[in-house]
Amino acid sequence: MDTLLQQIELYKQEIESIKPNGPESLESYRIKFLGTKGIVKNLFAELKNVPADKKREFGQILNEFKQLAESKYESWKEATSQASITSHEKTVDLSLPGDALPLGSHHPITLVRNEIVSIFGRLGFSVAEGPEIEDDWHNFTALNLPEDHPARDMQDTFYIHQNPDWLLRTHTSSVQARVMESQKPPIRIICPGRVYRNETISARAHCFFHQTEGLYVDENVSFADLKQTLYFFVQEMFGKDVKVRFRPSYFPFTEPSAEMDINCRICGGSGCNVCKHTGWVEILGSGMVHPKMLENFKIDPNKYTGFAFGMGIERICQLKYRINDLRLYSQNDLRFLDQFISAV
Ligand code: 2U9
Repeated sequence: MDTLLQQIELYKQEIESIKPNGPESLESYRIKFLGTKGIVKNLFAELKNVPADKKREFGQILNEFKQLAESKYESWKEATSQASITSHEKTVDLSLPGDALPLGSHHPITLVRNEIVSIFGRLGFSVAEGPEIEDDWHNFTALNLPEDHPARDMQDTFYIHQNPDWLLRTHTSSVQARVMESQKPPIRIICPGRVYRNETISARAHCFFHQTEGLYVDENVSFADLKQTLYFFVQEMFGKDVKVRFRPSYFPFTEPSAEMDINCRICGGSGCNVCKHTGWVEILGSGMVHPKMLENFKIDPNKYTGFAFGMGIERICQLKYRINDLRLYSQNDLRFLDQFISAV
């Protein structure tokens, strides 16, 4: 028993002299003293060899030794886990919410396009799309634009070098042409998209811009339907208080044709640069689909009638957001783009 007590004394000194240093030596310590074949277990196994009258005293000494070994282990473990927290983590409050990621924003052309699609969608119009590189027939011939029409001039249209029959579409009417070619009435579509014109770039003109054209062909479609549809559109886009007027006009695809003006949204009618001091701004062109056009697409003009319209998306943006320079739309300047609502 004395030898055992001496041994315990030596182990105690060993434990007390240990300087905790890292998780590996901690594990070695645990195995050596507290493991299933460790010193504490072995000492307890010796209890059976101790004379009965000393068992109580020896058991107490063993329990104290076991507590010492365990408390050394616990405090060493605590120190080791503290040391594994980096100095960065000590200075940063990890419970704080993270920084919000900056969101991009929708381009104003996209915002207005989506709104146009939504408004006409409520009236049963669906979206039709077509190629930006078109052939002469879909862009001009099928649409009543004869060979000698000024729009066909190289000055106005971008032709593709490789094939004189190909060009960058000058309007989205070519999409309506493709739909009329492949579908039977009733047809109720809008065609938003980018179009190209050979223009010198300035604040008021650009070599590409965006249009939405629309087409409704069915039995008994009237000019009253056209007026009411377009009136509904501007009321939804600009507010119920909007005033409209129709002026007679000319388009090769429609007869009769009319342009629609709304009261100026910038000055409220008192006169400004945008409305050229008239109080009115032109917002779109429209008309009843020309019977010749229906025939071009093998639709019987005695059975079917239709109306069509076209508008520039940039023009609507100008009135909605007061954007006065067409170049802003394609310069990708974040100071401009960030002003519009974010994409969610
Ligand atoms: C088919 C049948 C009818 C399309 C139309 C307009 C009137 C129109 C322009 C005005 C200014 C667009 O932004 S703008 O350049 N367009 O005023 N467009 S009717 O009529 C069609 C087209 C195709 C088969």
